[in-house]
Amino acid sequence: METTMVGTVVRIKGRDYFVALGEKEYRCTIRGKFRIKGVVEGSIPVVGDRVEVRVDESLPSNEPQGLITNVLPRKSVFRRVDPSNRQRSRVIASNIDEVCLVFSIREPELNRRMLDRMIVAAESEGIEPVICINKMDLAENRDSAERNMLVYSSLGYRTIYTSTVTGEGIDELKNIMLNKISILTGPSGSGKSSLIARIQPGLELKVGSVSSRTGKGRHTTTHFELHRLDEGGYIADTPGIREFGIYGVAKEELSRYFREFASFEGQCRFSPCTHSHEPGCSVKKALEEGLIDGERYGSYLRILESLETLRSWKK
Ligand SMILES: Nc1nc2c(ncn2[C@@H]2O[C@H](COP(=O)(O)OP(=O)(O)O)[C@@H](O)[C@H]2O)c(=O)[nH]1
Ligand SMILES: [Mg+2]
Ligand SMILES: [Zn+2]
Repeated sequence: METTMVGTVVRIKGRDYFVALGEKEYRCTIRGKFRIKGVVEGSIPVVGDRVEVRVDESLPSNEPQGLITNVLPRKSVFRRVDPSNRQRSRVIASNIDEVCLVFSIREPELNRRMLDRMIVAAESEGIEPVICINKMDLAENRDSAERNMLVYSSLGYRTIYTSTVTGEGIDELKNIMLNKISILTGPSGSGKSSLIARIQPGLELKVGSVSSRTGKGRHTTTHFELHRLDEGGYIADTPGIREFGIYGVAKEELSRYFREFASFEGQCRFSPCTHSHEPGCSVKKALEEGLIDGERYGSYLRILESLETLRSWKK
């Protein structure tokens, strides 16, 4: 008996697509060519896609029991650099509700430039970023650590302080992930795999050692996979993805992804204004008046420069 249902692609191995339908998971195949409506790139499903499948449970369970017949429109995509062509990006997941940017307070030291880049990347894909500051057990001065992060919480970014050693913040992190598809990303060694193991005990993700400085060759998982949370929702680690990059953002639109610039938009003498060298710039004025954080503005300038040189980057 064949039935058509809508499920979520949670894992892809070779030609097999594993599709979750409620509590069940089916091994599925795709046949022929089909196009994803409303999406120009990639005509094959990625992890996170909502797909229509025809399932035949009377087929032997060592064979694929499902056939993917259609991919529903994606509401967001998660990209990485295409390893075979560094000028391009490749979609590796879709329909992500939340990106959790995991940084450690120490070992490695919190890198705000990288945090700001990742915020822009998430914002430009329309995905809500949540900031997780891990390894709080190593913080020398908790108050100053939290004070440094105030700029982000005042911008409306939810900031969670965690430690996989003391268990601090784990429940809070878990709660915001319920019934959503969440991705953990951030620098290597910040504790992403350790956090996932605390959130969903039993998931066998390997934890790397912090002693390796390059981060190369110690990533233990190579495929991208959504793990089901017992209490509902899916979570994914991003091993081997060195940085959640900014793709397809034009110089002129960068300021949109810096929330604190929004209220000054349109008030500069020149239009468009890159808020970098132009006279009569309202953003620079706000910076001088202390209304915009200097570190954030520094990140803006850095990213702006990188966009100039990466102008030819294609989505
Ligand atoms: N002190 C401390 N160490 C942690 C914490 N979370 C993870 N670690 C350690 O940091 C290292 C890197 O962790 P891992 O989860 O592999 O990081 P990932 O590269 O982001 O997945 C490992 O040695 C972990 O044991 C934490 O909250 N506190
Ligand atoms: Mg890891
Ligand atoms: Zn300006």
